[in-house]
Amino acid sequence: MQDAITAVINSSDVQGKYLDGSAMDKLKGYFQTGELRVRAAAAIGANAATIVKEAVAKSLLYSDVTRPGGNMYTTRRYAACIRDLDYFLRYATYAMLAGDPSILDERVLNGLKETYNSLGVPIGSTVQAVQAMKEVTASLVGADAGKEMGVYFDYICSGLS
Ligand SMILES: CCC1=C(C)/C(=C/C2=NC(=C\c3[nH]c(/C=C4\NC(=O)[C@H](C)[C@H]4CC)c(C)c3CCC(=O)O)/C(CCC(=O)O)=C2C)NC1=O
Repeated sequence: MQDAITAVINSSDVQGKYLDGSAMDKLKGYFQTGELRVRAAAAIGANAATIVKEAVAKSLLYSDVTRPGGNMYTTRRYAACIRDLDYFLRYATYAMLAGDPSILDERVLNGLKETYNSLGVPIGSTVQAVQAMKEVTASLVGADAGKEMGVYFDYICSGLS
């Protein structure tokens, strides 16, 4: 796993250089938003179940996926879907704290698309649910932190598509 600091240091190190102006700017941006990130992570952690529930209500409930024959139909599969959304939310929050998406590649997206395809989990509906979490989260944490979380929700969606 990488974070904003190791990413900047690694790219300077491969060039054998001290941090240049643009590397410094990246670090400054990261440190300046530190408090924002920590506050947002606390709010998301305290409201995770509500975020997932509202996102499901906005995107999946009463759609084809929850009807007989849909991939979320039966309580076992419904619960698996809710659990997956909670994974996405938790790992997006870690990535937002780190300021780097690599944890999503390593622990969430690696092999996920193939797993979903083999189980018939619909990617389109999953992306809709993640986008709904993005909206619900932004309304909880405010525009600035919401935009930062949005980067990682979008990263999950493009990793699945
Ligand atoms: C921490 C990283 C991690 C992730 C991301 C993860 C995902 C994950 N989701 C799975 C299943 C599943 N995922 C879903 C999800 C959905 N179905 C829908 O229609 C909705 C659109 C969607 C929710 C948004 C469902 C229903 C299953 C069960 C499918 C089945 O067994 O038939 C499975 C197969 C094994 C299992 O059922 O547990 C994995 C590995 N597991 C992990 O360890």
